[in-house]
Amino acid sequence: MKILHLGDLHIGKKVNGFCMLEEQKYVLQEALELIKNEKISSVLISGDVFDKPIPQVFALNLFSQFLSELNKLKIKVFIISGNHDNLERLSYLNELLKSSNIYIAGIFKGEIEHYDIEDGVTIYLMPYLYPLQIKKYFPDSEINSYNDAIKVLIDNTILDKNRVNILLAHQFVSSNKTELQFSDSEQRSLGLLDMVDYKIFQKFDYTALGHIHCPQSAGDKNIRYSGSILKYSFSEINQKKTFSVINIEDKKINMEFFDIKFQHDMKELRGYIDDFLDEKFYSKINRDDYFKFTLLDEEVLDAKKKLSMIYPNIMILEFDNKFTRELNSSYSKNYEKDKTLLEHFCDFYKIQTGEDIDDKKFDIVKSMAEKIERNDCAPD
Ligand SMILES: [Mn+2]
Repeated sequence: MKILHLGDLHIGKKVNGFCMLEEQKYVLQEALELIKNEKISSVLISGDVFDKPIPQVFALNLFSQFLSELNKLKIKVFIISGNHDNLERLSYLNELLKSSNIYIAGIFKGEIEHYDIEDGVTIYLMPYLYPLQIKKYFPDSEINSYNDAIKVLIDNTILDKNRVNILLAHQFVSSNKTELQFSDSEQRSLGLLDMVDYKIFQKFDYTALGHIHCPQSAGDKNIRYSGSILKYSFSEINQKKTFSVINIEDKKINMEFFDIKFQHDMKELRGYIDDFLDEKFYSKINRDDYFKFTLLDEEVLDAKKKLSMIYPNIMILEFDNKFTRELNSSYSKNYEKDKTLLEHFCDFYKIQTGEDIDDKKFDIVKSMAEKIERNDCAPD
């Protein structure tokens, strides 16, 4: 049998001001094609289904369409919540949805729920958990960290060794020996406090992880991050995102990977504006991709406007020239880390103009800063 392992969908996510909904729809459609072509019978979604704990209506609609399509194909779906999801909201119809072959990890009650499926496979669903949520059920165990908590919970989970046991988890799993590849779009705790040793999971035949956005194994080849379905930051432009397929035959696991093709890719371009505006250059590339431009020109008027005529999806436009280098060095001298976005802007305004921002402009910037911090993603 074949099982598709997905994670970190982040449906509804906005990247550098651009709503990714259409891109997500495209990739989910691609997943459905793969499921049909490869005769996949179950889908695992290892958390961060949505980007927000209270997902936008258009994000809910896209996920609901995806589940309906899976249901038409009679696919079993197993879902856990990630750190971006709200477990209670994500699982609120879980009892009812079981009759539609959709299994969502419910409120944690001290044990990892599991489901036996065909071919001797058992699926365990462990939602994203904090140590305190686990400690409550194991008062006599010494639990002082994520590692302690997850270890106690997994050690108390008795497996039937005659079955193929697969766990869904959304934690930061690694080892001292393993250097994971990180991305800027992940939310990790400072100082790696949430790190859990991969060895804890080795009793499972496969651990389907979510949380880290680059597809990779964590310590053991069968303890794997599926990776996010899209590039969610410019730190990911060189990452290859894949669909991970778990192939189980005679109780043995073989992995297969399929490259995810994007509707629009994310790219970084560095150089002079005249070159980017030259047809000889842009006729050879996909102009609708998402771009980060770094212009080396000393002086350009209306660069964004000129580039936007040719490249409609400019996420970031930066300059690397004499002026910005000087500005950066004077700004970094004055940079204070705990300031809010609004305070940073006011500092920046003063450096740029030599004056304090007036009340009228302050109000405009304030409402914009609030909007950015809320990360609103309006539907089309
Ligand atoms: Mn994530």
